[in-house]
Formats: sequence, structure tokens, C-alpha cells
Amino acid sequence: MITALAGGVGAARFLRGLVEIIPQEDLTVIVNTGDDIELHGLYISPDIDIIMYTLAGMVDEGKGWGIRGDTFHCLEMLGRYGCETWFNLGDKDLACHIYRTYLLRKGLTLSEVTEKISKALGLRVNIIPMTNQRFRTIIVTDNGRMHFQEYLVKRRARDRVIHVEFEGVDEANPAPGVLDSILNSDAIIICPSNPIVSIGTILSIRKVKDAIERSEARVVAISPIVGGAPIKGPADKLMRALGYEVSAYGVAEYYRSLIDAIVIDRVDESERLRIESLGIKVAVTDTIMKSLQSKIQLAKFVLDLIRELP
Ligand code: FO1
Repeated sequence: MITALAGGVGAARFLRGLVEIIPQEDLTVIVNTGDDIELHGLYISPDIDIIMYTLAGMVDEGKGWGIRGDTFHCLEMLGRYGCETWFNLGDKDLACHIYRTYLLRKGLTLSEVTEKISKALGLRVNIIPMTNQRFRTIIVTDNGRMHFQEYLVKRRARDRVIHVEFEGVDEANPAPGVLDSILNSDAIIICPSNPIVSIGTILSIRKVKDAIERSEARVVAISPIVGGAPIKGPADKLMRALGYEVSAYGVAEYYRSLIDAIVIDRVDESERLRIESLGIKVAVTDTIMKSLQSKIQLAKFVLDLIRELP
């Protein structure tokens, strides 16, 4: 059994390769919900949707989110009614948010809803939100406090980040299945996602971090920072704001108490010795995932590395 900790696009691309080489039933994905947002009366869970759409082969590969070939007629009409349209919700994508919101209002939990939607999309992977409780990532900037999506999408990450807050962290319990999966897995993979706002949110739930520390599973991270910059998204700005070096080394340092090994890109090979000095094994390969072949290759590399770990 394998447990993966995941954010959105980078994680989904890696997992797309992984499900080509292991049975879907053997994989549990614990997904960040700090990015979740309510818009137009609907509950949107972007990272869960990105993972589901990607594994179901429906995602818009170019953007990494949303559904391939989707149209935006509903959003256009919402704009005519004066609603905000900065968050691009496609017509087919909206069906997921409508159904999710309907089920949540009926009293189902986010994990029950996620299971229903992922099964309906034909998936056999166990996709679990990190928590069923309200949890929001708030970015504190020189321009005020704002929801993560407002910082990233509406304001295009242009504000200077001062601090990151996790609203609801003190009350958040892991969703059912999260701790069991961590404690009963042979391996835990930290996907190439934003360390601060995708994986950091999951680890901010004390019981989750404790379970990973206690687990006998081998823990491997894949660096989302390549050549000193994130493959996608604002990880550089957030890492810098929190005092981490924007490098594969900075990622290793962030995960230091949890991981046995880290996979870094060939361009970062020169960081090997510094990372090894933290007591972390380093494995070097190509980590940029453009084609399905490259995703499978990276997944195989990670599985081989896990097998080699003591
Ligand atoms: N990202 C954008 O950059 N612009 C968007 O308009 C946008 C809309 C969107 C709609 C549904 C969805 O599931 C994801 C969407 N994303 C959009 C991606 C999302 O903001 C982030 O990439 C994740 O939250 C970070 O993992």
C-alpha cells in the first residue's frame, strides 16, 4: 500500500504516472483542502478536482486544472448578473461543484462526497481530503489578508507575502482513513507540490504529522523546485517569505524530520552533498513531467528508490 500527500497540478501529474504501474486500489491520496473556496453559493475543492480529473483522463493538460474542452457559458452569464468571474469555472466543471454542494447540504462529509464523485468518474484510487472540517489557507500580504485563491488567481501572486495562516488548523481533525492509511502503508510519497501551501497544510494537522513520524513506512519526497524555481505556482515567494531557501535543499530542509529520501532533478545534482549532510538520501533523475512516458518514468524511479531504502 502507498499513501501520497498531494496538492494540485504537480501531484496529479506524478500520480497519473504512478497509477500506470500500480493498481489503483493500492493507492491512497491525501489531498490538501486549504485552497477550497465557496463561490456563487458552491463549494469548490480545486486540488481534489485536479487529482480526480487528471486520474480520470479528463483534465485540461495545458492548464493542469479544469476539464479539457470545457466551455464557460454559465460563468459569462454570472458576469452579466454582476458576479465575480476571476475564478474560471467551466460548465462541465460546475456540475461537480453543484453536485458536491448538494451532497454537503444534505449532510454528507467532504470525504463521503469525494468518494462518490471519484467513483462516478470511474476511479478506484482512494482519494481523501486531509480533513472534513473547514480549513482555509490565508496569505498575509503587504496588501492585506486574503484567501489563497484570491492571492494566486485574482491578484496573480503580485503581492508581497509576509506570512501564511491556516484558519481552522487548531480544530481540524484528519478525515477518516487518513491516519490508518499513513500507519498501514509501506511507503509515503510526498508529491512534487508546494511545500508550504499544499503539503504544509496537510502537515499542519498535528495528528497527521505525528502519524508520519511514527509510521514505519519509508517516506520519500519529490522536489517541486527545479533549478531554483518552482515548476508551477508561487512556491518560491512563499518559501522565501517563511525563511526557506528556494532550492531542492530548501525543500529537503522543510521536510527534514519526516523523509528518508528526496528525489531531485538532474539540474540540482550539485546540491546533493548539502542535502545528504541533513541525513537524507538523495536520488537524482529527470523530474519535469511533460509526456505520459516521463510521468511513468518518474513514478518507476520513485518506486525503485523506495525498494532500495532500508
Ligand atoms: N487556476 C488559475 O490560475 N486560474 C483559474 O481561473 C483557476 C480556476 C480553477 C477552477 C477550478 C479548479 O479546480 C482549479 C482552478 N484553478 C485555477 C487552479 C487552482 O487555483 C490552483 O492551481 C490550485 O488551487 C493550487 O493547487
